[in-house]
Amino acid sequence: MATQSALLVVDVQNDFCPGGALAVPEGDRVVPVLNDYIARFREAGVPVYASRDWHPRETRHFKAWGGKWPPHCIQDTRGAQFHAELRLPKDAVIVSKGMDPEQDAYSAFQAQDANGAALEQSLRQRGVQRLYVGGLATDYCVRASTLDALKQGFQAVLLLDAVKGIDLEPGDIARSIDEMVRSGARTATLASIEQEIGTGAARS
Ligand code: VGL
Ligand code: ZN
Repeated sequence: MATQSALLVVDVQNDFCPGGALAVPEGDRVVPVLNDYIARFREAGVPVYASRDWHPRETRHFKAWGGKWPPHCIQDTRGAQFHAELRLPKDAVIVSKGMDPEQDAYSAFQAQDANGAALEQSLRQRGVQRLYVGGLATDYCVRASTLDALKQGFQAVLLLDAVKGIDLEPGDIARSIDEMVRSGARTATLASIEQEIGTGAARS
């Protein structure tokens, strides 16, 4: 039996794109690539998940309360909306994280859907065993989500052409990719995925 997969699009929100409050350099470049992935996975019947950073105005995640970051992705603001060109399917499962003012919550595995179900629960319910991960930022939420997926026993595939990182310290992006791979993540690109999907490996 083929492995059941899901695509996880991490935090492709206005505040992480150029012009946003916490812009990831070239963050918007992932949008057209992710749209291609979404279309391919949809054709193959693979479910699409999208996480979003969804903070209250006051949180220890922000500099003013002891955190690392300028205010960003505040609930119900324009900065927290998904990039306008990201083509999420209607049945994509949106999971939100970072609502607890005491926690950074970098990982999508700390996120929940509109019914309060955790990402892991939702993935297990659908029999998902393998998670393809792209989005923002490579060295924070993509990293944390991928490492958690592996810890929880999922296979993880990092979509190298669909991620961009922050590099707060130069080398963070490269180190995070290294860490994900050493922890068991596989890497892929659109070209290699098309072959997989073509042979049915990415569908149930
Ligand atoms: C993120 C920094 C702060 C991310 C979220 O989505 O990678 N990074 N909050
Ligand atoms: Zn955040």
